Amino acid sequence: MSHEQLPTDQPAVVTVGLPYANGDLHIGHLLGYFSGDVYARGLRRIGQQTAFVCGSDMHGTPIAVNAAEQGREPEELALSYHEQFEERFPRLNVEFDNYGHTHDETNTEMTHEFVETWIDEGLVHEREIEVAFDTETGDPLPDRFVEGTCPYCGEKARGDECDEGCQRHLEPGEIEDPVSVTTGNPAEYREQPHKFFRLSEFQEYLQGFIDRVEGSERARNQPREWIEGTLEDICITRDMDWGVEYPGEDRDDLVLYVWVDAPIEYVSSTKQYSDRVGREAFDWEAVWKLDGERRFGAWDDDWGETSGEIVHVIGTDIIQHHCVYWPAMLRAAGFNEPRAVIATGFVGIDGKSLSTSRNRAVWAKEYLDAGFHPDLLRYYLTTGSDVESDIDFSWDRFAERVNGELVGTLGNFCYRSLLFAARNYGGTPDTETSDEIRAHIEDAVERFETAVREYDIRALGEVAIDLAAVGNEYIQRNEPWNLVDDDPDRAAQVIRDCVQLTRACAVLMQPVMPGKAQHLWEHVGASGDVSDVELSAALDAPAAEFGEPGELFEQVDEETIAELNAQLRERVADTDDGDGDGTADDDSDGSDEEVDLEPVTTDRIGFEEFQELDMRVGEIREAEPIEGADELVRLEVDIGVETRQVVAGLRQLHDVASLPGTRVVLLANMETAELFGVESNGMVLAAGDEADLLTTQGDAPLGSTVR
Ligand code: B3M
Ligand code: ZN
Repeated sequence: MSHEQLPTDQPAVVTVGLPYANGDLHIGHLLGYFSGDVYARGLRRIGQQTAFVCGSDMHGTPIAVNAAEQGREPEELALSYHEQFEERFPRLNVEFDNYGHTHDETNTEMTHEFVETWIDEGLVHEREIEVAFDTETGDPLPDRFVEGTCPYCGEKARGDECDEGCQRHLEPGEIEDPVSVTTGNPAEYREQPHKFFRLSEFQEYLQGFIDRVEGSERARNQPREWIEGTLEDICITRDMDWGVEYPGEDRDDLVLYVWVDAPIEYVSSTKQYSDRVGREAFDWEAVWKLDGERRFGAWDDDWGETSGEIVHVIGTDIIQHHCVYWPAMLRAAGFNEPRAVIATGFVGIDGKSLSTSRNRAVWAKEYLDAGFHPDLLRYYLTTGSDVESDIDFSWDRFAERVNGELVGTLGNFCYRSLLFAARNYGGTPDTETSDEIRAHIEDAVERFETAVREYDIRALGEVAIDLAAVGNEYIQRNEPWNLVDDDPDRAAQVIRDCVQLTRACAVLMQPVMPGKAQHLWEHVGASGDVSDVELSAALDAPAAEFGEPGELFEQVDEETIAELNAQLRERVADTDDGDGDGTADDDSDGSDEEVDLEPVTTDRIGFEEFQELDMRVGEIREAEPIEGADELVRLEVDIGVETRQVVAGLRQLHDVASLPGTRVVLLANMETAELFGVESNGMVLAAGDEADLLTTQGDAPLGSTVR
């Protein structure tokens, strides 16, 4: 039972995981919001009616714990962050059709509707369970009010999730050796009656669901182990004041667990959108509700004809919630299931994991305050690696990619094409686009559509840049500046092609760089909003007249980067809490993503792939710091057959003067790169945060191959 190909004639909803209204947005969050926004724009662009919705996650213990620590009311704290997010997303060109929050009336009502249906269907039951209480104050300690040891893997864990170990969701009573995070007192378990959702009833349904669901690899495969094992019912209530009240009349002392009302906000936010624009413009029920007969229990139906299309973009750490609990919760209430789940990876900073407690993070505000256009970061994060892979951010790499790919390839091609066209023809030369270039654009359009259908956000973002690279090669090969006098027809043809390519770039880059796409659209003399045109507009005739263009992108200068690097390093150093372990204590906002060791990657490679790496034993002959780059060193590495100049990030970690004479391993067929004007022709291998250089134990001759 496969889904009908996108675009379908049903409306679609794209969502992104709700940010906890609990701390400032940083670059780790942005990867998710950018990915969702790019995907929603891409889906719309291929002709699917799409609503992009989200909201702030106001409830849950992370917020309650923070509020308790700051002596504030959770509602007041959460609302202040909610307002901040509402203001900040548009500045990042993340444009939700609706942005609500989980504490608003729509979501409270919708959550009650869901839970009441479950109760009516006999899918909720009460059971005594052990919940943690503070041994001294006697207060109940739900979820993140305790920390302890994960019963599955033995790692240190939070009360509701094993965030540093196996990533499992933990049920109340499961965590071992619980300790209160607010008082530091040991906690004890006491028996209390709580409400449970009968997840166990949904095993068969979920097994079918996981075969149907589309999206990224990990989101489709990781849940199998949970779905195929024993599915335990989940506790949906908590002893807390802050949350959506449990609607059953027998237990008005309880609130619902945050993971009940949080995903329901996806539905509520869509409803708010429908209410605002009118049902005729967007019908939330057409997406979310199942037809009458397809309610709980009837899961042998033909899923080929579901209601609208639901696509969730989430972090890899919440796959279980979205691919196991949530589809069952929806189904149990007579709602449609997600068509696809796209999980995004983590963002690292300077080769290390992002850590808010160590302040090793780049904050959304900081980025905007530095005066950079949001589209640059959108491009960096969404095209830097495949959607599920982790991506490293560094200011140096940011400058390199902006200056190389955006300024050098895309900006440069469009600028020189349009300038030449404006100066020589007052706009688009009066001739037809050549078959060669038309074929390139058609191919790019097809790649774009495939990327959307395959949920490949990276490919989606790369189409325009690749097309600009084709254009650069084309203009360089044809040298229209040499043709204007000798072969004016040919010159006009080449320039017409270049203008067509430029117009196509504007259309194709719009999901990833909406602001810049609009500028380019205007430079090429087109009117209206580039986000309103169809994909086929890439091939429509460009405007006959336009003036000289402005520059689309500005070069990022070394000084700004040096300053931003210094700022980041200073604050990481300052956050060291001086307790002697060289680290800061645990995160207070509960969003720390620090892990010491990366899990071993599960993607295996063949021996042949390994052999493609040409690694050689070498010896450093010379080493000198690179001016303007705090970390970088220029090395001359002798690899027997030749001596290679290599740029490496070793300066802060090694005494540069002592490097000559050190034996190293060099990846000799690494792509060359230019860093701070110095060519790097190879890469020296090093381990870990301290760049511990790899060397040989014996005396293999220089140039020996490493295998
Ligand atoms: N508020 C944040 C997280 O765990 C959480 C997402 C809710 S999505 C319904 O990433
Ligand atoms: Zn664990």
